Amino acid sequence: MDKEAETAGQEKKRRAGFVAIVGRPNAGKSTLLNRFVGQKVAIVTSKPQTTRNRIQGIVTQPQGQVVFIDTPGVHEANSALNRQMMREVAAALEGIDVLLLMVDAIWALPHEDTLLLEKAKRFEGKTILALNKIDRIPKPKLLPLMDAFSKAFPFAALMPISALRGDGCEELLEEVFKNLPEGEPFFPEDQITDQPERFLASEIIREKAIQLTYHEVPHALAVIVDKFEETPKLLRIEVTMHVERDSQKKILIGRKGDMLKRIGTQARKELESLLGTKIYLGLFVKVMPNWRENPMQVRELNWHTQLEGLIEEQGKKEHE
Ligand SMILES: Nc1nc2c(ncn2[C@@H]2O[C@H](COP(=O)(O)OP(=O)(O)OP(=O)(O)O)[C@@H](O)[C@H]2O)c(=O)[nH]1
Ligand SMILES: [Mg+2]
Repeated sequence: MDKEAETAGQEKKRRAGFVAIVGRPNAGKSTLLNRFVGQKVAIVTSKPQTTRNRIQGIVTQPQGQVVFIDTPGVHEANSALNRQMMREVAAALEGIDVLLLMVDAIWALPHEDTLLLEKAKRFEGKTILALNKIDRIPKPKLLPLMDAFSKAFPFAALMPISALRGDGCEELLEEVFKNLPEGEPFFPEDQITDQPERFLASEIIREKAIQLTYHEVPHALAVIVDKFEETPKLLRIEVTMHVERDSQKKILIGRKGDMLKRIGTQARKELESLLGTKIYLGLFVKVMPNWRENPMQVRELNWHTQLEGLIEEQGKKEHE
């Protein structure tokens, strides 16, 4: 490298910023977040409305740092829980540098997605479209689809990807970096998420339960960690799994406790490997009738409000 090029290289400033990933339920947002981070930080299932909170995944590279914010799938809110989920989306959009809109290429039609494009209006010039699941559509369909989207909104870029297989994801990350302001990283370079292990534990348990159950159970389930205690020998986690009805409780527990055992074993194994420690996992099931319709109970069972509680508790302890 000649001297001039070397100096130019050194002068190249790092970029850093916040990027919200927004889209319909099941579009593949959490899959993409995990791929970028290189580790599971958000749970993924084949059922829509899996993610309920905003979750940060941090990517640090020599060229800078992107803080991605995964969000719940955008849909018409018809319960207190759904409204809370849409508030999470709105909160994720505050202060971002780039909006990453994700659509499922199998279903996507721009003129039917006014709800999403409406959100992008505020971020004109700073919105990138990721057309996901291109592994599932025939190639000749892709160009007309991209054409239709580029006519529907002035996107900064349109990127066809497969979050599942990785196609196009490096190019997408490059494009995101290009659109970020110059700046220094916000987080230490080894930090990959903002969520504590306690929340990750409740999410992994919820993921296993969603994958293994049916009827309304996946939607009616909320998992709360009651105890998260490290002892010299193992990590002791006790959780309560809230559902709305006795019939759902029966499904969740299963015949002779079969289902609960399967959920517990799968969750424990994954958590042991993620956290690198031996775990005792205690699962309890409780019925909280129609909690999704009740704003107070939704608050009680929502991660960010619990987090506020935990921080307050910690503050009090430190003060004592
Ligand atoms: N074929 C294919 N499937 C994908 C791709 N990306 C994600 N999926 C699948 O789509 C389903 C939903 O993925 P998620 O990442 O949970 O989707 P999401 O957008 O986070 O969904 P919500 O949290 O419900 O809003 C899962 O079964 C994924 O494996 C892809 O590129 N190709
Ligand atoms: Mg998700």
